[in-house]
Amino acid sequence: MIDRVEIYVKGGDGGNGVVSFRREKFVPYGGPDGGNGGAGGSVYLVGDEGVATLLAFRYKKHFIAGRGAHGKGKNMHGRRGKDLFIKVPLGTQVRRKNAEGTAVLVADVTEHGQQVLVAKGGRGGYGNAHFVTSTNQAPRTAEKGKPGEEGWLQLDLKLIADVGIVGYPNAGKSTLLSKVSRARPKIADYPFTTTEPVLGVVDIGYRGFVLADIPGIIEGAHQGKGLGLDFLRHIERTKVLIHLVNGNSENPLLELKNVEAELELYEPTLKDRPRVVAVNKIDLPEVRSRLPQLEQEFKSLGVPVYYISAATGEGVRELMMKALELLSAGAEALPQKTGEAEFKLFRPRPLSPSKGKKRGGQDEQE
Ligand SMILES: Nc1nc2c(ncn2[C@@H]2O[C@H](COP(=O)(O)OP(=O)(O)OP(=O)(O)O)[C@@H](O)[C@H]2O)c(=O)[nH]1
Ligand SMILES: [Mg+2]
Repeated sequence: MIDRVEIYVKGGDGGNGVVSFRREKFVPYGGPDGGNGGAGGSVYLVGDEGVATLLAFRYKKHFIAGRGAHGKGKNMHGRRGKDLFIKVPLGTQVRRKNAEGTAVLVADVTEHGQQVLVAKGGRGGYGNAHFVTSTNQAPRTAEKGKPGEEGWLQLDLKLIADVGIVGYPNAGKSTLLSKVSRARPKIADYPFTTTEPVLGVVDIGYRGFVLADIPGIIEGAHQGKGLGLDFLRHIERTKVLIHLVNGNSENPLLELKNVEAELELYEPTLKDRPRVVAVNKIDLPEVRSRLPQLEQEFKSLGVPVYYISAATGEGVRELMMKALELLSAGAEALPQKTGEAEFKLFRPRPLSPSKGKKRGGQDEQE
């Protein structure tokens, strides 16, 4: 599954050079002193392990670096425009759209801190001081700044699921995924509607995560019954599980235990995977009326239990917040284990690209 966005990037225009002559009391023919324009800032993509999805680009698509300032008299050169650094998740493939509209691969962002120049700022124009020669001591020409590079990029990210929805066939897994993401898995009231995992990006405000709808699991799944083992492999890679239960089935708690047993038989370590249980279909009157009984039964599980309706959305946001919380807790646990002194992980200070001496300390995404 691939998530794809298109963004527009533009390097800043270079500032204009200026025509100017020195004017001083008692110096009759002051020489030319028009400064150069500053170069426009460039746009870079920067790999950042703290960014999980391309979600941010659904809201902001235009990225324009700062323009260079114009030159001034007294040989004053214009300031460089600010570079722009755009954080992208590791695994992002960058393609540039050419004149025919085809997308050509320009880079694979795979490492934290990796920078890819995607739109170079325009060069500043020379001021007239630059054009002095032995035969022309007082040039009256200055150059305009050059425009920055611009164009459309296509960013592709291969999705890897952070959170997996597991459960019996018909529990409402696909309905839940379609409620919280743009994914449109097939939904129907017969078992095994979903035959391969479907991924979607969940957006709950400040941080997104990738949610996988995993095909229904029945007794014997670990031996290949039902849809076989292929999709169980996808569960292995997820960091958090949402165990979805059909509140309208004959014995929801038994179904839950069966699925849990299958997961454990398939891979014993899955038992320790952080998880949350969600009892679905509480919009149905027959489920609502048995809620007190269900709550009583599920209390003993020792994991958080949510009562939701994937169809109407009731309780769904709270469930997603919980999944994100578990996910974030797991992510924090990793670097802490190394016991290393704290260092800035998410806001590296990128070095300016050209001419080493100039420090491009800007670090901005907005
Ligand atoms: N009333 C009600 N019906 C629901 C709810 N969620 C799902 N359903 C219905 O339950 C049936 C199964 O839903 P799916 O989302 O396809 O279930 P699934 O878990 O993906 O099923 P498989 O892919 O076959 O494993 C469909 O008819 C849905 O419309 C809910 O919250 N309330
Ligand atoms: Mg399904």
